[in-house]
Amino acid sequence: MISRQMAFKLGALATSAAVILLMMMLISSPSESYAQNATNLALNPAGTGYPQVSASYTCGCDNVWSIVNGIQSYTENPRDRWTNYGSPNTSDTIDIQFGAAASFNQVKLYIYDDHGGVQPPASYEVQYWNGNAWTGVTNPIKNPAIPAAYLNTVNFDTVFSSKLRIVITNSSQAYSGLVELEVFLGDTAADNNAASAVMTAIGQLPERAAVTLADKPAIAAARTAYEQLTAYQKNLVTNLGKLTEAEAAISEWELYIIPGGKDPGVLSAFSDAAGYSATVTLSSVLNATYGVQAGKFMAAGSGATATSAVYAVYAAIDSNLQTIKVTFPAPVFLNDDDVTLSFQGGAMMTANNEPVNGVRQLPVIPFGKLDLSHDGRIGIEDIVLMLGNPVFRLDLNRDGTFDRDDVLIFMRQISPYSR
Ligand SMILES: [Ca+2]
Ligand SMILES: [Ca+2]
Ligand SMILES: [Ca+2]
Repeated sequence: MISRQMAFKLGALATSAAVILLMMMLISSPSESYAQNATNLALNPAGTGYPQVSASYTCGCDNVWSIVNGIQSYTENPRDRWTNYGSPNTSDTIDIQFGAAASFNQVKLYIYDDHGGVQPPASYEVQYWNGNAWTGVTNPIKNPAIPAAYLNTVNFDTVFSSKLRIVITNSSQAYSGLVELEVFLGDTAADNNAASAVMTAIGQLPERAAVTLADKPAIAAARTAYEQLTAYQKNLVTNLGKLTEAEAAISEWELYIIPGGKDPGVLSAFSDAAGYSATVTLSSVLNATYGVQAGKFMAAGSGATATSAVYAVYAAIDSNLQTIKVTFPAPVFLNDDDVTLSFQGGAMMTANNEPVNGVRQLPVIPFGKLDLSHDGRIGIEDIVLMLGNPVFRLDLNRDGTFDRDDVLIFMRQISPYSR
């Protein structure tokens, strides 16, 4: 047992420890300003190899390598600077090649000003090589806004590139000069937050197999948000694959469900005895002047491969123009009880000139399940066998029950109509 007094002391001690811990956490929490120990990606005191620096013009009295040697001297002791004194150009460029792509979002220019022939430039711009062209960095924030002697810092959206260019435009009365140029990747909290928001939006999308057309707005919004990220931020997004899969699913859906499309209302789908053809009866009356589009039909068996149809016609047996016959180059329905038929939107047109929506994976009743007597034709004997054995009673119109509608559908398959 501990005394009340001791318990109080322990409690006070615990409280103090908690306060100290909290203070330590606050002190060590990442600062919004750039880390002081960030690596200067341009530094190269050796003056050879990478990072490599070059300029479109350098005064004969100066050396461009001086601006990446880590020495900041604004005097003649030592004389250590680049100037474009004598340049014929209004603007000159300084390029840094890192040797490999690097991320950076801050440049520091240490500007030389002798108040005479070399003075702060009128302006400068930071560009990066995007793989094809020099591109200005986005959202540059310059401090000071107007170039001035000594340190000038510019922060911008993080870029990932192997080359950096500074375009320096001389003031009207003098040339320009730098004693040092530094390149950093500083705090990326904003980048991480932007990428993380997009990753959350992508993460909330359904997996490809579960995507429906109702998900299209959310998928499009996630794509828009992703495209608005900078190249560096895009690089931080690790679940882009889920977005592209969801987009692929929408594209698939749009092959089947088309604008202004009408639900075909499939009443039945049977294969023939030879296994090459399927006869599909719809609830819609079709437009006989619009050829059934064979190229939009596919059959897929229990194996992985799908086969495209070669012929698709209005079945002559059905004067109501609700039945089509689709033929494949191989007996895809033979010896396979598990073949499905798919057709894309626009495969047919209704009598009212409405395109018919597609159907995915429509089960086709194999001929063998109707020819119960195994004599190669569907006849009255098969109906008798069906009615005599509950196992043979198929829900042919897939409405969940076996009733006289299914028997009527069965009867319509009586040969020679199914051939
Ligand atoms: Ca220097
Ligand atoms: Ca039969
Ligand atoms: Ca039924």
